Amino acid sequence: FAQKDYKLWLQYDRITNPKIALEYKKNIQGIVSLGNSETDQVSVKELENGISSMLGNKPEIKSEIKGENNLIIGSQNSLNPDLQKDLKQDLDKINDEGFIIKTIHFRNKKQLIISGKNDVAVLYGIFNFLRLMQTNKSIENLNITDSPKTNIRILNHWDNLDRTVERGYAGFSLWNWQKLPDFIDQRYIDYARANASIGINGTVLTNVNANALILTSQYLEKVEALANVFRPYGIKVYLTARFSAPIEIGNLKTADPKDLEVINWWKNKAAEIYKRIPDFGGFLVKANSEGQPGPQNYGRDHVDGANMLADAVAPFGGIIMWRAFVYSEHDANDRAKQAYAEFQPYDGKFKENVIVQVKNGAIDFQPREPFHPLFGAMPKTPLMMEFQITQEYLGFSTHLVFLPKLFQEVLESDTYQKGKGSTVAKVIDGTLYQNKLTGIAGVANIGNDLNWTGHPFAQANWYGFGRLAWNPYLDSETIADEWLRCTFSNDENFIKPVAAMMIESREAVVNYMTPLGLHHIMDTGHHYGPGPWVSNLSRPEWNPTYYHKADKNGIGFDRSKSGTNATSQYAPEIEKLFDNAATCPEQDLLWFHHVSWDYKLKNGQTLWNGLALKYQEGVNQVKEMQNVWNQTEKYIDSERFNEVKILLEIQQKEAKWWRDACLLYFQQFSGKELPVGVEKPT
Ligand code: GCW
Repeated sequence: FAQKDYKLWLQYDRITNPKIALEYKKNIQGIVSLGNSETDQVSVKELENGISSMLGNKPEIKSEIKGENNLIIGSQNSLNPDLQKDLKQDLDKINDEGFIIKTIHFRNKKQLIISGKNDVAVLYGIFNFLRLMQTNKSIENLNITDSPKTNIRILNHWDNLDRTVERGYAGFSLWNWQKLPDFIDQRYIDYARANASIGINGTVLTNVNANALILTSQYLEKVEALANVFRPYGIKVYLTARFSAPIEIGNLKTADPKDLEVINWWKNKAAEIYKRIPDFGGFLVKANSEGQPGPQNYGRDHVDGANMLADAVAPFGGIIMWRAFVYSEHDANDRAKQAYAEFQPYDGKFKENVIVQVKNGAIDFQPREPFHPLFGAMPKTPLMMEFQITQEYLGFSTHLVFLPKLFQEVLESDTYQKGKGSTVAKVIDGTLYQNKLTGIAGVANIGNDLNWTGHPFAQANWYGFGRLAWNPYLDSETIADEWLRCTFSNDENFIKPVAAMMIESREAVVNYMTPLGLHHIMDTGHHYGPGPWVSNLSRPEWNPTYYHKADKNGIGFDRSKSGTNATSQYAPEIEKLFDNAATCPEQDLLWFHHVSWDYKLKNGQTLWNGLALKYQEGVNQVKEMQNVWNQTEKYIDSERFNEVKILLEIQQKEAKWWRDACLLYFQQFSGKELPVGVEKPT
């Protein structure tokens, strides 16, 4: 069982449909690899492993193109002149990391070729080809070109050096610092394979709440060992830089970014790292946020801090990912406004190897948030997306929630910052403002659990994150379909209902936790389960009561003109839309407005009744998810079936817990009965 769960979406189950198996066998008579780099060797190994497992026999590895129906793999430079000529047009269509999978007639013989500009691009092509087979697509006549739309497709591990993982719900950190650098766990290789298979090309190994020790030579030696494992898979290593590291490990008196000694310390540190790891990616920095040190400790600002570090890594081609997740208790009028207020004025001031990393919403990875107002508002600054794959506020690894639906909703949002159609996706992929540096980060949900992610379906969130980082325009239905086929089965009777269940799961969690725009009412600290009543924390903006503001008159956070005016941070079209309760999308109503318990919703219900019915709907949706899952036993292995079944039972119990706790709590303000259709708390 561990093996099935462990293999993620790279199951390579035997193809059971005889017609399809025959077609595949016919088209893969042999494999010819034209290159011989480490990455090329990985490509051959992946093909051999995947194909023999799916077809039951090992394909012949040929040293040259002999006969027909070979699978030829090799990067542009390894192709012979004739092949280069034949493929020129296709190669011109792709970027450095793009690939071609094409049926060709070479010297009058039918062949299948997988190519790209370099060997990692070819590896991406290989994994995509294997996915075609895993999803039972025809390979008879292929003509595919595909390129990633963003440069940096990266996981952010919030892993501490003691192997605990901040907001990690899948065991301990994968990185076994004690055994590194000499012991290379097979897991590191499988991690790299899984990431490469979805096009992820970077990993930040350490928590943004950083420990400076990672930058000491003792640890850098270990980081180097990991970088060496990941390199053939096209994955660059990045680290978090604790801003006060010059003091903590450098014995300096200050970490002031304008201090010459500090500047030189970082320059030397960068040189030291690049000597070990020539393709080191750069640093991710959380500064002056939630108590982390930063340039403001020395009267400097984010630009000073980011640019100083940018100068240190620039000679080596490194980048700085500077986070915009800032808020302070000193300006607690509206936490949602703070990142924009602080960062927007810096537009155009960062060095060109700095990218500002912005969370998808202005508060903190809630089940639903309107898109962050910074997107589209800094035309001269590359902004990268930060999604959270780990489910901090969405039921940890206990609740089944398919996150690509959430990610897609954000990416599709229209910021209107450059007129209609200025979607967040276009900001992120650089097409809106022609940014050269682009990227998407995902806070990883991976740990050393047997199945990597705790919940078998949380694997889909890792997978979906990677697919969307590659192409932010993909839809979640496609991702769910692909993932299910690769992970479980190609049987339509399984795929259809389970894909629908996954798609529905995101709205379900919104409904039973935070419907109609409610947010941050999870129990405090750990963020698991309901806690709308909590109000005694030292920082006002950590208290759930700060966010829902329920009282006898109504509920919701007034961020309109009559309130904190957070709506003014959006482009005029969106501002207008959000500012008026009547036009504000109902899903965000209580995010932007404080409305009375009798407020009329679009369906004619009062706010109180509508809210209660949403909570009930969430519970019903989880029941329906259970019904769907209970029908799947005959299609999959009993281990994963049972595991998900038990998890869904817990989710059902906790959806009710959420409904009952929130409704009982809010009822003391509304003073109203529960409407017909809402189950009484037991
Ligand atoms: O979501 C909050 C988390 C913190 C986290 C912080 C951040 C790493 O509760 O655990 O710290 O955001 O994103 O920096």
